Amino acid sequence: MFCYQCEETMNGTGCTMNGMCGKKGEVAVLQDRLIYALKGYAFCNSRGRQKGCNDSDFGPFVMEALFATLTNVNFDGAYFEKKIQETLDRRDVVRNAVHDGAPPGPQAPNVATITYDELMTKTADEIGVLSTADIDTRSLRETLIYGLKGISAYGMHAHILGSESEDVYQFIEKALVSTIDASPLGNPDKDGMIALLMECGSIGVKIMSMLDAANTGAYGSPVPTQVSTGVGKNPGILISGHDLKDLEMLLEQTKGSGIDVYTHGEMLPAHGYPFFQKYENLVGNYGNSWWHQKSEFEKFNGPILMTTNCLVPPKETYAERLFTTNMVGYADDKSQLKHIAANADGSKDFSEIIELAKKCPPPEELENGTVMTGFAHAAVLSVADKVIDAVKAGDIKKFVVMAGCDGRRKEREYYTEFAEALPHDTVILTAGCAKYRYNKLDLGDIGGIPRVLDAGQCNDCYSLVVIALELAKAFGVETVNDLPLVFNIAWYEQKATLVFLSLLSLGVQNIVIGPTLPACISPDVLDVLVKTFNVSKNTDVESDMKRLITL
Ligand code: FSO
Ligand code: SF4
Repeated sequence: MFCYQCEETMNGTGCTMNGMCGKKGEVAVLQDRLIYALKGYAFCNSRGRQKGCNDSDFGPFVMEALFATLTNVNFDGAYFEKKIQETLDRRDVVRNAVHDGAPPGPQAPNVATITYDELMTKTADEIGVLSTADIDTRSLRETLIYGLKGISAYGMHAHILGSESEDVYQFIEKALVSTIDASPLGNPDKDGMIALLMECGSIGVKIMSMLDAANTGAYGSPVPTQVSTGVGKNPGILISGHDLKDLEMLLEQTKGSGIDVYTHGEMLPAHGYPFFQKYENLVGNYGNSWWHQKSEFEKFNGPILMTTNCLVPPKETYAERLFTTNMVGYADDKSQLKHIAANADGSKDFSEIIELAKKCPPPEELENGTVMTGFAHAAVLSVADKVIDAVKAGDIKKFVVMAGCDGRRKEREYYTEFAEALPHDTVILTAGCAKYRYNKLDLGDIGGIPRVLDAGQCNDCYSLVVIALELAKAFGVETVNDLPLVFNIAWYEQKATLVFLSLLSLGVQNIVIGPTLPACISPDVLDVLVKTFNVSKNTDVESDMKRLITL
């Protein structure tokens, strides 16, 4: 295997035996084969589009498949075998329609003709990341694929809430086709590939804005909300991941049952939505970011529902209580997590989880305080006058965007220390699970404006963009680069890669990223990013404080 898609990749270069995330080598190669099959499906579908016989379900199918290959989503080999077969079947239907049932011509690329049995003999070296020999081409292709995984994750959430975009689906198709070796449609040169990365970022802005509209349309605009971090005396169900529709269904089905529902990790911002505040059975947030789950799930005592990433291979002590849904899955020699599939109409039956909860003791207390969320764009812009006055009066000197992901490595303590070291006239804008590094610190407020404004999940980075663009208008400056605003973001997986590309596509300069640079970025590609956008890696708190804040 070879995988270098996330921040915790082995030695900062690539996982080669098994993944640091727990992904087995054989699952990694199945993911490579699935992506290879998806490229062929995209190729045939693009041909089908020209002839008016493309698959109308291409977008949602590909998004689900790509989402499953994102870090910490699915560790179940059987899932990928089935998806590979389904992809090839769909590809063949479109290909046959394109050729009116005749066999494809000799110029058809291997991705368009390979059979299931042939594909299952292909090794990672033959079809995976390293099969692209040129290091820069590989870097640009893989970064694009990771951007597509991010688009797919956000696109699936939007799709589940009924929001679709043909533009997004056509971009996914075009981008996948661009990565096919010796494509008969031609391959973009390096400048063309960089342009595709920028387009990927623009599509990222679009999909995040669609998801924002879908979430706020369904659940209202988040409002600043204090969320309890303690526990009650009832048995509980813990819901983690990003899928708000699953939360809605779970709250409906547990209403009046005597079971309390707690959020975990990226589900915390759900408390800010007016729709979810109606539910008395939604009682609080339990624990911290994704990687704490081994100890926190154990102590929770009740069932846990994992709606998306980030899943960590479970300990036996709680595997029996851990359920997956959507494209999340887990199987190893010892356990296969129970999976709740959707019915044809999208509804889900959580009764097995609820019955189990009734037999479980209440959660063990981890802490007993509160944490704030709900500062999405509508809430922040509703007090824009106050914010602008505070900037004009010199009470707020700088906004620091510290959005992104959390991770396991010790270097991540940097983000807590950086937040603590920030002068009192700075405000942190955050989204994503990176916030758990500082959202429970007592950083105070500036004239009633909290110094940590949590816009929500990682997709709610869109909110931060809206806030920045509105502030630029209010201050009469041309771009967000002219605002007293700096970016010190943390990345871990491919949704963060997409958010990063989205910021670049908007022309944001001087982004500082950490705790390491993506392994997939080759030296020459990095050079382009540095020359065009002045991107840099974070260093130590003292130096970064000087270059970002005090200078
Ligand atoms: Fe965190 Fe995981 Fe939201 Fe990511 S839970 S790390 S960017 O998957 O998705 O922020
Ligand atoms: Fe390694 Fe990350 Fe890939 Fe997992 S997702 S195999 S940790 S690079």
